[in-house]
Amino acid sequence: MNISKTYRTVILTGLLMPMTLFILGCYNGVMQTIYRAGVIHQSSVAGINYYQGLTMHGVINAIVLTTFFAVVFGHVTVSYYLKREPPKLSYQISMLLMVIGTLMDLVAMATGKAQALYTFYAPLKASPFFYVGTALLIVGSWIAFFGWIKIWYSWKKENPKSKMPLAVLGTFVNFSIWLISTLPVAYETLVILTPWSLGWTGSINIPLTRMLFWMFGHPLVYFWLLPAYVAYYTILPKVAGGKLYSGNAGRLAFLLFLILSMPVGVHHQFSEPVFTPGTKLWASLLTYAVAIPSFMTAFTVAASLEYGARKRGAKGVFSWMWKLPYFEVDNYLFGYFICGLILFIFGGLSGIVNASYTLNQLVHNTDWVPGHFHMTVAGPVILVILGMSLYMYSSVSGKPLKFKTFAVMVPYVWMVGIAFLSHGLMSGGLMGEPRRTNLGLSYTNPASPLYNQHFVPTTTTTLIGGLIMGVAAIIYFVVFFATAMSKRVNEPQLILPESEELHEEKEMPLLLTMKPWLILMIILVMTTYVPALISVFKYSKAVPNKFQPDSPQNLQK
Ligand code: HAS
Repeated sequence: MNISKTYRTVILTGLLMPMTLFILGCYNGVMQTIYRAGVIHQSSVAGINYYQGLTMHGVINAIVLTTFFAVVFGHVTVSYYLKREPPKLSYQISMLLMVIGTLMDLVAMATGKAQALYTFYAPLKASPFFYVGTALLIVGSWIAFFGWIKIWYSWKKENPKSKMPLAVLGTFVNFSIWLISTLPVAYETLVILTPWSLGWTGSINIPLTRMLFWMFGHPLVYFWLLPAYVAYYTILPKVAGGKLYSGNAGRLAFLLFLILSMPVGVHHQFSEPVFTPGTKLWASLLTYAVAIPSFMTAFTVAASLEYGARKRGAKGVFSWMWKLPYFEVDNYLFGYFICGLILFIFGGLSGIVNASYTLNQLVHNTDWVPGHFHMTVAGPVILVILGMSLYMYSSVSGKPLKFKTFAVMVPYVWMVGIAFLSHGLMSGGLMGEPRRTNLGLSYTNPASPLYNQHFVPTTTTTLIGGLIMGVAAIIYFVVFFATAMSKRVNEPQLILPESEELHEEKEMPLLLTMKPWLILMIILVMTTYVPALISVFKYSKAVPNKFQPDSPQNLQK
């Protein structure tokens, strides 16, 4: 499909800008593993201190890159399937706000005025620039969604009998979750944290801010995941040489995410005394429920892969797995997708451990948790982002991909890196190795009274993983930027590999509308968050506080 020059510029900016920042995000990730393995025993390197670097790592990789990608992939998917561009004003204003917001975040982080990590838990205080910048990034992404809604209605008018394409449903579900779940965090940042950071208010209700963050923080992880699922359902079967096993299963999975992503945020707060055991148990049960659409996805995607492999001549119960296009240079997307899926098997299983109200007591705030999330967000999410960014940049700019063999290698090297990194983190976590801590100053420093020799092998394994991931990232950046800096050869095209569905399935009205699911979502959110909010106001209040970054003790009398 041909697109206007302005739309093309917006899409390419939305890929180039976060990918450039991702260099800084990756550098700070590798530095984390170096600090923590005790290779260095200092609190800063090259003028960036440990927490400043950790904040950049989390904010750039998990908030900036993922939000830009969701918007750009949304533009490409919605426009491709509905065969039209969104209103110019919507995609221009959206990108402008996102770029301004990101620059504000970057200034705050680079000048050391935002060291509050990507969760910005109070009483860690960041500059108002950071809170407002993050809010602008989010509002910008909403505006892109509003533009898609407009073209959806015009498409529906022209095609009243057609059902919403699966990729568009996945994108709309994702941005509906996003729109609703970002309201509490917008309230937190703009109404509570910014005035507090400006010194206009002297006290803050910490349990309230944390609850508002996690109302957003857990749906956030599905906002990262769902673009990858859109790609797994609608692109992967095609690049594997097959067809999607069941479109209805895909629709049901997306709609289940719509109702179950939001009411589970309390599972990040099992160890906080403010909520009642009943609320925590309910959040735990709903968290098991939200794993169901992923189990469904595992079976549907595996069946689609098996079908593709059999079409390529595979025989045998399991040997079909070897007949997939793992290392085909002209089909590099497959490697990014399959490595993400393999990592997600382990990422998902470790998530189910976290979800248990009781087992969570063992792993919470230990390195087990980053071990889990590097196999989810740095697994399927980042790998689909990397693969699809190459694909979209190359087709929308009309520049053929450079160094294709390197492009094929990246996901496999990255996957091996994550395997080491997450294994090190999780085994350390089970021994109580703390997360978000510069271990090189204490537990992995032989000169410190806190030195713990058991953390040496685990942090070294993590370091090996971090270095391997760093190599994969460097290879990737060479491919991406060499392509971006090359000359245009082809006519720019907005195009996607499009999978057909294997079966003509019976139409199920409930799977063709989002409305009843949205109502159910609101009911479920109330069942968790009305009791949670009652507890917050019953057991906590805003307190005046004065903290120092190195101590959580409230110094205010
Ligand atoms: Fe999580 C903490 C529970 C999924 C990200 N999670 C985090 C944090 C992050 C994160 C960033 O209940 C830390 C936040 C912080 O900073 O404190 N998580 C879960 C559960 C799931 C889950 C139950 N998480 C994710 C995803 C993430 C993510 C997805 C990012 C994208 N998580 C938790 C809990 C905590 C938590 C607690 C709090 C811990 C604490 O105490 O702090 C589930 O949704 C997972 C379901 C997934 C599956 C896997 C399905 C497998 C598939 C692959 C199939 C493979 C194929 C390949 C087909 C059941 C789909 C075949 C291969 C061939 C070769 C053919």
